[in-house]
Amino acid sequence: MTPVTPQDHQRPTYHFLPAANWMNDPNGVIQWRGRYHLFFQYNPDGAYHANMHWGHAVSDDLAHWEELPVAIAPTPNSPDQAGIWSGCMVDDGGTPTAIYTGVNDDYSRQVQCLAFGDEDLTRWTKHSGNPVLADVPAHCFQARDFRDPFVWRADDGWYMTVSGHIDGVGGAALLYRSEDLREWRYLHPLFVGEGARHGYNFECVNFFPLGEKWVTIISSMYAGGGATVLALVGRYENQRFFPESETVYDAGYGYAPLTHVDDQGRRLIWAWLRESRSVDQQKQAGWSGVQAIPRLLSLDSKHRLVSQPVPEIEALRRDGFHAEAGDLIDEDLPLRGLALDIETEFDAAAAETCGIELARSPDGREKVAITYDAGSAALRVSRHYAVEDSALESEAQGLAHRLDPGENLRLRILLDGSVIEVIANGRSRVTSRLYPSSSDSNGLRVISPEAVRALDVWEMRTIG
Ligand code: DQQ
Repeated sequence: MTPVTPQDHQRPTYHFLPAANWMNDPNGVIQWRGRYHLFFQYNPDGAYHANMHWGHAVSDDLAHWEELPVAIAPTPNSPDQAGIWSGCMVDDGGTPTAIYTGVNDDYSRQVQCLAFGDEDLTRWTKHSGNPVLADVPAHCFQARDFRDPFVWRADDGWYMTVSGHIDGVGGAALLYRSEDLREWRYLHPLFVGEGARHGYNFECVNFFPLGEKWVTIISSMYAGGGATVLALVGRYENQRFFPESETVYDAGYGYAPLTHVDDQGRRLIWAWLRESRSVDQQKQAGWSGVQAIPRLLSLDSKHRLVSQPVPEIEALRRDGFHAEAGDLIDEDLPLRGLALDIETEFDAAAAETCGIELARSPDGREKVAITYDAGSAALRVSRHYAVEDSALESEAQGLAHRLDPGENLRLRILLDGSVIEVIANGRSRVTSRLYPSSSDSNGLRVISPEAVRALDVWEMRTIG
């Protein structure tokens, strides 16, 4: 394991990541006895994907995190001997119960397992009857992709989706029912996608009610290697999901989101923020993978999915800068930093392009530009490195973001080392990664200051 350099300016300081090593999907998130417990895919051997365990961190306030020892590890000669893959957690009448996928050495066999936690969720006992679900339904015509159980309680028992695909058709969320979490009966697919549109395989499907609708969130794998997160809003009838609208949840590096309901009844969404540098660079850094700041989910009056960072992280705001319409004469802002929370509102019609540049080097060659073109409704994140490095991804990211009549563009931007989370009007999201070459690449510049209606920038406290 490569030790993490303390002065690594590319390492986030207010997002959660473990002290070292690899982390990917959030798993089993639960608020238990008041405390938020985050489990996550974790490799204790280094900053690369292998040998998955469930790492564990706890928070009292959703802003500060304490990393705890690994919660669940593979057991030799058992159904999870080569990895504890993703899953969720439920409170089964007072027993914290993790439902996860166990894998064998070449991942060709993926089965669903249970583990029971003690009262502070640090010691876990595996169910003696594991696996509780082993076989892919015959009509899927495939044997391999069968993972990421997502469980919820309904009036008439427990329900679970398991993600996978139907060979030759597309990704599928398979629906099961149980009285006791131990014996599962297959019902039918909850939803089957179209391969070209929704991906050939589903991972980490979440399914839940929100407002007057039901939402399905899918981490989709596409032929050719791409992967993205889709959010479908629709109806749940006869135990099947009928989408009425669909959007890309994150046109960037957010993947494998997990949702749960906290004690305040809020539906929170968590996500893994992938790296965009080479495996060697990740190993060299000694860390890989970051958790997104958790967000609150809701639907707006048009049933569009809205997500906002939890208000709890505002407690991390330190010094700030505030400007209103007409205040900005200079494009360069009098504040610098690589750990910032930004809220800005533009009258997008007042300029051809508006937006903000972050992580600017003093000569302006290195930067991230977040721009919006009202004419084409294009929200774009462009990454510029001063020196070309083929190991760093630098293509532009973006999506169409339509404003309602008379609506201003509202951007919320969380910059943290190499992480850039962008949320436009709550309903369009792009997560980007840029690895500033030096801690001096920390300048801020507004594009079309005349279009600014309000701007706030706060420096953020370090949580570690
Ligand atoms: N990551 C896990 C799987 C899941 C994938 C393995 C999604 O359970 O399908 O680390 O990133």
